[in-house]
Amino acid sequence: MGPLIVTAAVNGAEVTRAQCPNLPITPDEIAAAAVEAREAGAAIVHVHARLPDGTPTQAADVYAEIIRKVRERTDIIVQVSTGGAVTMSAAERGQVLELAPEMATLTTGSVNFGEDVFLNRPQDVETFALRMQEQGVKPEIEVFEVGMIQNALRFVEKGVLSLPLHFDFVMGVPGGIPGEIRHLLHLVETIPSGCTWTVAGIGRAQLPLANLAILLGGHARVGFEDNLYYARGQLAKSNAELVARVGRLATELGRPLATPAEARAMLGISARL
Ligand code: KMH
Ligand code: ZN
Repeated sequence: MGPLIVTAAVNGAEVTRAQCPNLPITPDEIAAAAVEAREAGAAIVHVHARLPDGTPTQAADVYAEIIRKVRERTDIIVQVSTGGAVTMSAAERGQVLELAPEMATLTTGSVNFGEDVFLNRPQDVETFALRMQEQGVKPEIEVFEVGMIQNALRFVEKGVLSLPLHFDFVMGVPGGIPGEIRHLLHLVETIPSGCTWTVAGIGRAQLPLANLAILLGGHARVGFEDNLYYARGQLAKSNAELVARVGRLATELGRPLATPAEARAMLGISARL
């Protein structure tokens, strides 16, 4: 097994300061969280842009500021979101791709998302995928339901995505695939050989699924976007605290942590200058 790539999903679009007092919102706060996460062992930071009052935005200028501020301070891979927030149109969500980021998320199907619907029409997914292909952006395929793997493979057949794909299994969203071990095993055996995967367990599923990923040769995503707690009833102090714990567990289990340079090589990402 190669090194473990840890992704820090530092803020998401839906989490609020009321729920999470140390949630990074501004570009400076997001950059600081990225630096701390890198120091704790993360190779990728997954970011959502926010306005100063916390409202999610997909405005390219806000993402540009985040990327610039992170790059000034650390070599971590910046993965932007094309998922944005459930209230946003596809056109709004796609604005961030103008920046040709080195990595971006791509959800290949629709799913209920709590009381909302996270809508990803095939035509919109294809538009995002094509734009990423043109710009040399590495997609991370967000899988909230098992059929999204098949959807991604259909885009491979159409030539707008290419193998090997990198998948993120997002497990435990109310409306999506539950965060259970048997479901992770099924997802892993469903993707083509040669593809890579990471798992983002939601809430209390974060820690057991990250552990299983360490053992199975996958990769792990942790952070406030998916989980606010360090332990039952105990809020995590920072994203870095969650990253550091997975790093310790991986080290104990014999998997060193990937540096950003190693993660770029493993995922076939071309670094931006
Ligand atoms: N905020 C969710 C509706 C992504 O970043 O691409 C979508 C999401 C996935 O967070
Ligand atoms: Zn996200």
